[in-house]
Amino acid sequence: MAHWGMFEAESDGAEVTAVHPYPGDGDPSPILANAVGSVRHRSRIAGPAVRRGWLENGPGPSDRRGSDEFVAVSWDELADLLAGELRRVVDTHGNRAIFGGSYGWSSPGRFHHAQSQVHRFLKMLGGYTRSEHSYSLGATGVIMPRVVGTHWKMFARSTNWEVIARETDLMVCFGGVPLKNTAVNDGGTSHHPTRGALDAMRARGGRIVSLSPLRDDLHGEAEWLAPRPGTDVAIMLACAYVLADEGLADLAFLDRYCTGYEVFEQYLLGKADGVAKTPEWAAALSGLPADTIADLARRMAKGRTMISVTWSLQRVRHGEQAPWAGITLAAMLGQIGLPGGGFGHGYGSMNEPGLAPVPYPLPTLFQGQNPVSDSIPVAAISDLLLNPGQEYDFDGQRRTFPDIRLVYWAGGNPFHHHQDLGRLRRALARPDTIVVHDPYWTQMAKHADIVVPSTTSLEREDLSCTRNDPLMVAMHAATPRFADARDDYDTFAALARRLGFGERFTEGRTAGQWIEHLYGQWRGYVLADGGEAPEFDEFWLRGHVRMRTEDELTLFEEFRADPEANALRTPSGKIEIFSADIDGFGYDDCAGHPRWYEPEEWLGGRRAEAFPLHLIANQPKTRLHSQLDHGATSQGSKVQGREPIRLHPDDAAARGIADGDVVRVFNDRGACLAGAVLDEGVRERVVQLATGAWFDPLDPADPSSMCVHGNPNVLTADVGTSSLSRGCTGQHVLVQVERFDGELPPIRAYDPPTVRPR
Ligand SMILES: Nc1nc2c(c(=O)[nH]1)N[C@H]1C(S)=C(S)[C@@H](COP(=O)(O)OP(=O)(O)OC[C@H]3O[C@@H](n4cnc5c(=O)[nH]c(N)nc54)[C@H](O)[C@@H]3O)O[C@H]1N2
Ligand SMILES: Nc1nc2c(c(=O)[nH]1)N[C@H]1C(S)=C(S)[C@@H](COP(=O)(O)OP(=O)(O)OC[C@H]3O[C@@H](n4cnc5c(=O)[nH]c(N)nc54)[C@H](O)[C@@H]3O)O[C@H]1N2
Ligand SMILES: [Mo]
Repeated sequence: MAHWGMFEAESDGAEVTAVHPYPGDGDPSPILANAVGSVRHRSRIAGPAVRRGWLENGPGPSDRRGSDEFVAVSWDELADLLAGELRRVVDTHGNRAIFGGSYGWSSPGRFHHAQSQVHRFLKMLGGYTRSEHSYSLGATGVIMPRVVGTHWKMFARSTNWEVIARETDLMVCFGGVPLKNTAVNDGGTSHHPTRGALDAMRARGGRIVSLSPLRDDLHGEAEWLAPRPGTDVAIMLACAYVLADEGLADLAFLDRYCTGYEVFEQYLLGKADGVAKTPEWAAALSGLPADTIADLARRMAKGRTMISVTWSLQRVRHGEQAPWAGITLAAMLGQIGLPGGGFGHGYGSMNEPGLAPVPYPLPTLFQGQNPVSDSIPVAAISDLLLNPGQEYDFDGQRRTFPDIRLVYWAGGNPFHHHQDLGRLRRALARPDTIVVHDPYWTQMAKHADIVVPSTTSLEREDLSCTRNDPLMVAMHAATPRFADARDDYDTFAALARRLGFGERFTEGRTAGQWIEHLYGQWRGYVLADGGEAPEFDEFWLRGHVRMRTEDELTLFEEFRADPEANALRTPSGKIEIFSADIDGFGYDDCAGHPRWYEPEEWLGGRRAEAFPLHLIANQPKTRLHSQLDHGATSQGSKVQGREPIRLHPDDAAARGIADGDVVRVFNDRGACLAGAVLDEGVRERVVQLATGAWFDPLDPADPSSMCVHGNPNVLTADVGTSSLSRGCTGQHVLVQVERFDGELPPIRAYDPPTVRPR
């Protein structure tokens, strides 16, 4: 199992030589092919290593991180050094001086999941400063619980695809429904039904309107509208205006199921600020004709309409507003809780939305409590390291950044996920010690002081299941362990023994015994429910077990049926179109109801005079994030070895850029090279450069160095969504692009650093 689907691997005894998708998956992902050759790739970390400067001078801040060489050490030396350093930091500075947020996707598998392992270990050590929320859903994770009492339910219990295929007349998709993203599901997936569902809906006569800067965010036949990126909220508000103005709003629904519509309406009609949010008003901001917007609103009111908002729309400044305005618009249509109508958040963002959930809890490794209460919003990592002691706003609280001495990362890659990599590199120079577990020499590993080589999921046994997939899957090892790599579990067990809690950490179990134990836990849930699940040995032999699923779900149907008995977990128990709590925080960047805020990075403002192209840094079609960027599918998309950047032919022509040229993409924060792909399916003045090309600085010693490979995070701003949620805003950034005529630097991203014997 991979995050991008279920497969069977062929191996020659040391390396994966072929992968075959699970035959039950009707639409498997091409990303699967990246696994071939990945076990023994030259970018693997072959054994434990320590940065020379750290080994020679001891712990302390260092700007040599990222350009220093490493010294190979034995596993015993590594464990002694690392256990000693953890002890020193805890004794001298306390546990809150350890940052163990360790954000990242690591690998699927319920037991060997690196995040679960590192957090369990650090909790037993006495705790650590953690991180909250995700890069995925930084704004949604804060705003949606305040508006509808939950955020995860919106995906895990979303209206199912078969219901949409059967019932929806009009699906209005802000951000499209990009099939590329449905390849992926956190923890894995055994089937990909999105393409088929949309095709079935269209075959029945349902219509799709896709609002997106990229035509291929919707496959097949759809009406494509390409507003200026970042103006969706203005369009939603104008649609709401038309509904209000033309008497099309469902006032009975708003009264019974919502609170605060009256306050919002004052703003909508311009009674609060003198600006009516008319289609003409939105046309000036978005570039869409006013008639198109008004017509769209009227069509929404005519039949069963699903308003769909992708997660990308909240990974921008003021990211709270798009899901909030989207649900408000759906509430005005009065179809929330009706089959095929209402609101969806994340169709086309991940495979899970639209899939039927399983009724049992997933087996989980017991974590225990974190004795340290400090935490940061996850995307504030550079702020945290650069500004110890500084106060900041978050979700109605005033918080203070602790003073971090040791950073512990296992299963994530900040050089993939974080914005403004130059700033991140300066931040990573601050702590005394950085520890990284990874199978590969990512830039994060190259910036570490203590490097711990992990196995990949191909080299170990595990079991996988997710909340919206019917299969519990036995993950058999495809190859033996590579070189001197170890399972993260074994590393933590060895450290725990040295630190005096070995028995508590392992509970006396080997990895194999843990897997059997977790399976038993899950089997208990199934049997109690009257279901069937074989004994472990039989399950392991069979390869998977099928579970019952809860089919035919409609989001919030129980709330619609009985809003008193099934009240939402909001202060009013209803949908909060106006939130008195948020209003009470008094933030100037997030008011008490959805509204339009002008972002910094958009084509309508001042900054676009200097940097006239809007870069969309979206999820890559050919891989998951930075994982297996060296694999065949990912490499097959590169242009002269660089990450492809798509431009409209007119924008390319104006710059003398031809298809296949290498270009330099830049702004006042940084620059990278990329390979030009001309595409009329990209809106004018928009360019698209996916995340995930391994950061490859021309001069590793210079934090502001250009990336020669095409990582967009050298360009993005390290600014939070708002004072409310402080989420990641990496999706949008203004840039300029020019042809690169210099001598082409080689790609060194996948080369290991120098590692010398002790
Ligand atoms: N500009 C911009 N930036 C973005 C986004 C965007 O839209 N625009 N999107 C953001 C989003 S939504 C996300 S979720 C993040 C993703 O960011 P990450 O989740 O940090 O990215 P990954 O590349 O998946 O990193 C996972 C790492 O875990 C390692 N790994 C795999 N298996 C194991 C294992 O068994 N043990 C250990 N120790 N390590 C393992 C992999 O080699 C890899 O280095 O990126 C964010 N960054
Ligand atoms: N293949 C693949 N799939 C993935 C991932 C991956 O790395 N690879 N990562 C997974 C993860 S961790 C996450 S969180 C999800 C993220 O899911 P999303 O955040 O939804 O994914 P993105 O591809 O970043 O964005 C979706 C589309 O939104 C459009 N868009 C961008 N800005 C705007 C805008 O202002 N207005 C409108 N209307 N549209 C806009 C872009 O054209 C883009 O293609 O994807 C998941 N799926
Ligand atoms: Mo994500």
